[in-house]
Amino acid sequence: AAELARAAELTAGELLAPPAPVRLGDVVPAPEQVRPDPTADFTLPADAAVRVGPDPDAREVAEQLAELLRPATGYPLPIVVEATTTGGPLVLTLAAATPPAGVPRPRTAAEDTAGAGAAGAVAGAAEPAGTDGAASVGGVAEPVSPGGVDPTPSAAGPTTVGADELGAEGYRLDVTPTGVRISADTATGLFHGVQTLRQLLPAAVESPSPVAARWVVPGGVLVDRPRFPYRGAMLDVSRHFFGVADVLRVIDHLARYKLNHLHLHLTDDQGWRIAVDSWPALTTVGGATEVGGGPGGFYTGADYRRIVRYAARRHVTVVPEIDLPGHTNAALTAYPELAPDRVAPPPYTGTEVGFSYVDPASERTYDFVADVLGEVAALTPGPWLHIGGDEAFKVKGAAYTGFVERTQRIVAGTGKTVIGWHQIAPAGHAEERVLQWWGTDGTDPVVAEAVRRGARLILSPGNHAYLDMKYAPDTPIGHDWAGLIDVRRAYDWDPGTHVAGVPADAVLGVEAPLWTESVTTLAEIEFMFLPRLPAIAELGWSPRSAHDWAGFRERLAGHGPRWATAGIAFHRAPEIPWP
Ligand code: TNX
Repeated sequence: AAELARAAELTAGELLAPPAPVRLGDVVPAPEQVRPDPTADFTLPADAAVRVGPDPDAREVAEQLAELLRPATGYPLPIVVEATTTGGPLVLTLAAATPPAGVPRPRTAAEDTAGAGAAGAVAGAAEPAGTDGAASVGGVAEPVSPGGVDPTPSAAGPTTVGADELGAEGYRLDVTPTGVRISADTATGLFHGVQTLRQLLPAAVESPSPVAARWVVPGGVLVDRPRFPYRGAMLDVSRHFFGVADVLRVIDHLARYKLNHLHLHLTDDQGWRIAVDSWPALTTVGGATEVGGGPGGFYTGADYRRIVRYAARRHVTVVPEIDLPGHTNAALTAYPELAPDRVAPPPYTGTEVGFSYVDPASERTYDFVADVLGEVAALTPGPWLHIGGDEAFKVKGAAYTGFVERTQRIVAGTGKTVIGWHQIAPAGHAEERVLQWWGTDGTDPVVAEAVRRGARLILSPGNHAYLDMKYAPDTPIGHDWAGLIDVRRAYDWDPGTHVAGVPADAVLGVEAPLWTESVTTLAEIEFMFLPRLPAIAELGWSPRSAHDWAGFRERLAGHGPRWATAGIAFHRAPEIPWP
């Protein structure tokens, strides 16, 4: 609590401090390629406009860039839409989507792991057949130090961006004395480029009110794209309920670090948080409790849609989880017909797990599952439905696998792709299914076998990625069943090789879950997220060759003043050299 208070106090002092110079490579997550040019720094003029082409999604990103810069700069930053963008202080360009012949294909996660090494960022980046191996993305062919700084800027290298190289999320950022240009194949790529630009400006850019500063951006070229397509965080809104405003703020934190999925753990023993029209008591009865006896709460359909829309505007996909067949006490209080003994249990506000379940032998249960998943699917534009499946200790053997298989078919019937915690591994394969690994020991033959049958994996190892674990023994909130997770532990692992028998190309990505048995406020969410969330984000985004604790802790340190200026709580982890 004292530390949380201190984080808030820092704001004023940080605002008065002179802006620390930012280097082009000072970005989290580390960009794939960085080529600084100290002769090409750019200073944003007060009369700058944001220029963008006519594509509506690109225009939306231009508006977001302006919204980001207006408060601290006090500049008007009008948006200028042009048929073809030329030059100017701030330009966003969407490249044509038709790939020219012979461009390098995007690197896969497997190649990235294989290419890890001293020059891995370049060697592993893209290896088009028929080149000399000096592979390049967007024409940047110099050896570069990802996340660091190449001290020898070069004038060599073409500067055109080939379509198909940056992929669905990549971008290129060019900083010259006349301006900053962000180019991408997609609006998502432009959005990620904007997040990078934000980090390249002085920390004062995070101020909610005007600051007299020189808005300098370090010169050079940066070409960047993600290692894994799925990069996420999970918020448990069941153990403690968090209102829409808190969730929107969490989405902002994800977007900053190029995380593109928000997994909402919407149901558990302590509360059901999403309104389901066909089973209204789930929320009116099942939503009225939480850990510790507080009032709980729930999202109406309109609330949930608002979250989804806000996330979509930030290129974040919402992944709803309905945890089944266990973790269902709240549902059973509302609908005892689903309970194995048809008796309503008392509401639960403790923190034990594994005692509750819906009756897998009852047809009524499958009506319930189909209705709930059908409605949640209809509210959710993203492709995923998470069915939980964890810790159903009282549903064993064939009863469990049979339940999961039937539920997987129900999900397929909604048109969504099923995700489950890795306990669902023994159930039969469903097309495209995804297991979320939360183990603490990277050997699980059942999971490896499910992957051989075609399952993909999201990595959330409990002893590295669980943001509800304490940082240290004296952390005021959190758990320690999976150990203590300081920033280095959150950072030092490789999603591509973490689980035995699971090759990197079966890894969809990473996710950092925050369970909230002990987390009750937004400030506490932020305290547990920061600074560990950026560590997980870097594992999901940056090439393995960029992995470097010494460099990461330096880059991360620069974010302390940014969070403080923005009024965001964080843990001043002792292993980070905060300025
Ligand atoms: C295990 S991780 C759980 C959750 C708890 C968490 C606390 C998982 C799939 N299940 O029900 O909240 O531990 O760390």
